[in-house]
Amino acid sequence: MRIGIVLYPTFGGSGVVGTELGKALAAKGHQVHFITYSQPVRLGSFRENIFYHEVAVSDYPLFEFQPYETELTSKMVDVVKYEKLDLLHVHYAIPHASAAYMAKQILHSQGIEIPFITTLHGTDITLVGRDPSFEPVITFCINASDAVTAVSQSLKQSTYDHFATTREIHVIPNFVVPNNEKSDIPSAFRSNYAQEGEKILCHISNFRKVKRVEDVVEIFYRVQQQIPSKLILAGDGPERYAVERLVRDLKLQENVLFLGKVRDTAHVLETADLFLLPSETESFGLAALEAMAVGVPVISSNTGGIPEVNIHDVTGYLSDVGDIEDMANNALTLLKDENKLESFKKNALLRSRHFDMKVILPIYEELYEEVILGIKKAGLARLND
Ligand code: GMT
Repeated sequence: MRIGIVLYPTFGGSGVVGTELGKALAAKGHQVHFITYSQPVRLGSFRENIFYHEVAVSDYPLFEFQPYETELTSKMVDVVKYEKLDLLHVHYAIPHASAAYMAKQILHSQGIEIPFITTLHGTDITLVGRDPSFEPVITFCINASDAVTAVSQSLKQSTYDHFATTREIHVIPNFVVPNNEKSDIPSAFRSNYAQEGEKILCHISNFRKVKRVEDVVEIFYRVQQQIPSKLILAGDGPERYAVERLVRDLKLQENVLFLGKVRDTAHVLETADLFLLPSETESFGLAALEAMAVGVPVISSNTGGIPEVNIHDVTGYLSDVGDIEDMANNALTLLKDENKLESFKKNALLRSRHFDMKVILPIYEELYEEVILGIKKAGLARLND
């Protein structure tokens, strides 16, 4: 198949999922065309079957706001037409699904039929999408997509709860690509940042309000009073200043490390004993799955799709949003009991295998084939009318 993938090329989960999916499809022999405004962070070096089309946004003085959606639409039209794509797969509804719909209509007027699949990732439905200024467009795009997928049952339900749609939504969970190459970075890293006998807690996110990174620090504050430990924070975003301030107020500077944005988060995770994800909402919690995939148990909130990934008292613990005391107690329960910690590490690794790319990729391929066939059948039916 020739597939166009549209995504946010940044460190966000939807960009990671879209990029890793494209890489896996290309490795299986499909031709993959990424259409986005800069090179996706997880794309890495040149690979067979992967093509990258940059959307350059005009900077005409008349525009107070640059017309990204229009440029993206034109680029999609071009790439579909000249690269003879079979399908567009857009990650994150805003504005990718509406741009895809527009591209589809333009191509239709030129006699080219292109189906598009929209994957809902979370905040496009649970936060941004519910904003009344976006809602009509999102509802329309969900209904106009040739197929819609959501990354968890919880996100599927939220979509039905908040948007006027009854259309089928396929739940295709996020995935991890297991890395079997062992490197010596984690042990070197561990000895650089933590003393012998110290535990490492870790959190990775885009430091937006919804991630409640201050809760991470509060949990760590309680843990380090009882267990010698370090906290590694990877990522960056709007809440970083507030988090840094809290770290200073609690006099934790010596024990909290801010790494900033990191591309190969797996190496950071491999150094950790526990991963903390106390988010306000989380449609899936890809960062938690990535932690589990390297055998790190997760202390998290029980919001959204997290319980579909992190199993309470098996791969980690779940608490109500904001219940810092419970999360700290859960972390201490694990860190104080070496046997329990070891068995949770094994459980986390085992659980992550349910979300192995090898399991999830064929589900996407099957949906692609179904959608492409649907478009061909509709075209034939029109010819016969
Ligand atoms: O978490 C973010 O703010 C980034 C956002 C994104 O779209 O990049 O993440 C969402 O999509 C991820 C991939 O599907 C999910 O794992 C995250 O749970 C989801 N974030 C939220 O729902 C807050």
